[in-house]
Amino acid sequence: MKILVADDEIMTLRLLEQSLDKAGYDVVSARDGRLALEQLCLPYGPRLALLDWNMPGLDGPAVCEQVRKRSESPYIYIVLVTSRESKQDVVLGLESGADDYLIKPWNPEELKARLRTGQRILRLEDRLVEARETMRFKATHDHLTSLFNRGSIVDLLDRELTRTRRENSCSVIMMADLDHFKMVNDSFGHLVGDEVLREVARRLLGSVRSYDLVGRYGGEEFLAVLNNCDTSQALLRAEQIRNAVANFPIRTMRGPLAVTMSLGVLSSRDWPLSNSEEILREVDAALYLAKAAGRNCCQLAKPNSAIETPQELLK
Ligand code: GH3
Ligand code: MG
Ligand code: MG
Repeated sequence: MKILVADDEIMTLRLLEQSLDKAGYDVVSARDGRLALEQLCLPYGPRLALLDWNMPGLDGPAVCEQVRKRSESPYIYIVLVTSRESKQDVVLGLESGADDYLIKPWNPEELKARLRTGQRILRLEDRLVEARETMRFKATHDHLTSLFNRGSIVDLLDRELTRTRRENSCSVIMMADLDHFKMVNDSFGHLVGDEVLREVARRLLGSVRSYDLVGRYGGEEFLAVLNNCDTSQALLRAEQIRNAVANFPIRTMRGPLAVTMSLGVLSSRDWPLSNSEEILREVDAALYLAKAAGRNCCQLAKPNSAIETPQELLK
């Protein structure tokens, strides 16, 4: 594990470097407070630090204060190592943000034991961060396909529509629904249906750009938001997505299955005053038309005159 050792006295620094190196730490040294702070603020910098109190530039407590002001994680565990032994100094040192306080001359075994305590705390922090990230992922993603869940994809659509309006750009929104999916479940069972949904999700993600957004809107319905995509590209992109599913049978535990889907497609340029609710209603209506047209096809949502009237009024 990486550890920062900061001390302006070269003898002390060498002594700490040697003993920590022997204990298996990856030691980074600094001769003054500013350099120490610089090292601690680097991405993937040391997360354990031994700081002297008196150093040129910034002293130990000042480095602690600066480190604690950072909002970024991860946590840095800091031990002040100093010859100041008054209780006032101990209190001052800890209140500046240090986690522990060791008085010079230190006992090497005690120092190592205190560092092990620090590592325990850091491991605990890592586990908490990981648990938080897992929970955040579960709250925003669909458990079967790992795509965004309905709540997240609608939030993202809202955000994207706001950005599109602000920047006067254009987004394309697609609602895709598998054709006769009930028959897959009825003929081959729910588990095969799940396999199909997972593979369709994988193909949807594979056929959009990395910054496009794809979510599971409902059972076998998917919503895609393609940023900075113009109206002229809308149907072309929708056809690519449709083909990504229709052109290759899906391998399942019951053999390969031919699956198709229908898509409603909408360009935000055609609906400049609409909020996400209206957009979803319109793209769903276009999807309904694609189903009515025989399925396995894409239908572009066309604004009607009722929507065009308010735009006219605004001019
Ligand atoms: P259409 O072409 O008109 O869309 O017909 P459809 O059969 O695809 O549509 P319908 O709405 O009648 O049926 C959708 C089916 O999707 C019914 C439901 O059991 C199934 N479904 C929804 N969620 C899941 C899921 O998580 N796993 C599986 N295996 N099936 C699901
Ligand atoms: Mg369906
Ligand atoms: Mg459906």
